[in-house]
Amino acid sequence: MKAVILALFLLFALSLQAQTKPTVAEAEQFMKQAETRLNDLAVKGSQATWVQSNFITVDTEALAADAIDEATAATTELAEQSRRFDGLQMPPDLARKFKLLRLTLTAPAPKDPALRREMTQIGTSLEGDYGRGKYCRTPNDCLDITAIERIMSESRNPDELKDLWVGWHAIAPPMRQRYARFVALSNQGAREMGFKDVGAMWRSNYDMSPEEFSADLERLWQQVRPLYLSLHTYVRARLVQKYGPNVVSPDGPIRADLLGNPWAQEWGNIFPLLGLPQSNQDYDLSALLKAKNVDAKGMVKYGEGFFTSLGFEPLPGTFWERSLFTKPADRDVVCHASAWDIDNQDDLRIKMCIQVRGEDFVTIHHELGHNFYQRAYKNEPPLFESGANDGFHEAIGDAIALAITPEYLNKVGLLEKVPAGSNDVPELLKQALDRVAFLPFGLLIDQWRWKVFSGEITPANYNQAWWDMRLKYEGIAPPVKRSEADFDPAAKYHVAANVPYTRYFLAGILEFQFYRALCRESGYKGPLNRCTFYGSKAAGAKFNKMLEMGQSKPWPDALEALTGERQIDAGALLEYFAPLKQWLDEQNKGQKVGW
Ligand code: X8Z
Ligand code: ZN
Repeated sequence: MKAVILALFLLFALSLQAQTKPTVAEAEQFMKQAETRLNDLAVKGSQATWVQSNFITVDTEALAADAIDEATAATTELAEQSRRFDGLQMPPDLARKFKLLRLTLTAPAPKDPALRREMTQIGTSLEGDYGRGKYCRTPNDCLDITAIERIMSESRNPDELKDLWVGWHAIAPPMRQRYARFVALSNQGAREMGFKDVGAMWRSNYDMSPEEFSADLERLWQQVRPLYLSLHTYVRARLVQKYGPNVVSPDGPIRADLLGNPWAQEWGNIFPLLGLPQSNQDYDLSALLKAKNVDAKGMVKYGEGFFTSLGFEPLPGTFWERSLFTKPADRDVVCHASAWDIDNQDDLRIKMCIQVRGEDFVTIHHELGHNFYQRAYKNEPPLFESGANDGFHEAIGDAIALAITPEYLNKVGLLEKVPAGSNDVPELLKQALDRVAFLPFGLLIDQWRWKVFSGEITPANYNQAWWDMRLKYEGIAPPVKRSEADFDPAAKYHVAANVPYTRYFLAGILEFQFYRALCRESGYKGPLNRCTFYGSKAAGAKFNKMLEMGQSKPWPDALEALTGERQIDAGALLEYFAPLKQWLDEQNKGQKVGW
């Protein structure tokens, strides 16, 4: 009898506790512990994945999968426990942390430990496969992606280009089945966390509803689309001249292998084909770097120098000791460039297989932008140690790279003389080939992936849907017939490695907004494309105001801190390229625009 009464009493006490409303103090306590735990696991995860990406072996892959699994398990558990505080009125900062806690995982996992493990293992194996990927032209001539990128940037032989394109894309079909399984498992995780699917979860991290975000993207795309069409039309006509109408159809899409890049995502490498008269405006950054015998580390030093000229502290000694700058000869590494913040404090690094060329000079600035952002917000609490949104993170270094003007190169001793004259078209065209050509590519990857996650695109039409979208947004077509035996999306790093991509589209627009604000802050007046704010402490201080906020406030607040504007807008981009747009449209007279 006594035992029954005791049991009833316990039951009563328990139900009372479950019913008592949690307090703000409890929520604060919960969040404090959650942040500490997640931060510790994130550091372990970074260490393990750093080693995995630098030494791809079955063992490092297993160790990385373990660390990711542990962090994913903890995040899932904490996100679930946090539901206890649903409906509780909290101070805005705390409420924001609860929201962000549920959004931290890029790959949400099912609660079932066996399924979660299966998902994390597939995830690491896909990234490993991509990193190991090679195309062997003959048994003794195997090319990794760094080599393929180099040849595709220089070769003007359509047969060779086609062969390399097909060869590289052959790394992907073995990933197809695992990718489909990964999508199913991760979707299950997203649903268990209360989202419709993984894509909806990704779209929820922009301080607005997923629907509003999609609409905003469409608005931005419509703003820049006319400029893209003008560029596409001009480039296509020049390629017809170069390769003939049998290789390039004068009124159709452009073949994906002819644009100087395995994914046709940036076209700057075909600038020499575009038939601009050699002008004294012209300089070749790759040649300047080679002429000065600048090596990989030297290129990074130039990048650091730009940031310190704005008033940022130099990078710590450990950055130089621990980063990877060049491709090791004797092992597989993930060469796709990345920036790391191992301990969320000062252990900053980049990992990159640098080649001495202009393209990599720009990428170095891109990566350092990540590192300087990470350091600027290191004193924020862990859940706010992120970009205002992920597009901001990608745009910091690119905004700096826009300020690599002839005048800047001259100031740092890379260019003897600033070219005189007033014809900016060649330089603007070079920039547009990289930055405007990229925009529809930046947009479409996740347009494809969101539909994959929502089930609108199924494994049975993965590849067809991919090429439908590349045609629709970019006017690009594959050089050979494709089928569902192919899996072309996974020949792109971010698909294989499950890195969201809309961030790069946003960055492609934001970088001009940041750049214009930094130019104004430095006191510059004149055509936007000629501005460099190198050495401006005023610009640096304003930049830092935005950077140090991390993700502590909704992103419009961060944008406002630097630019005074609260909307992402392509106005600055269009202002920058206005002289080029006018010139392109004159050249394009009589041509069919579009495909
Ligand atoms: O992946 C990157 C960076 C690392 S965050 C090198 N980028 C995108 C790509 O290479 O596809 C930068 C531009 C777009
Ligand atoms: Zn990046």
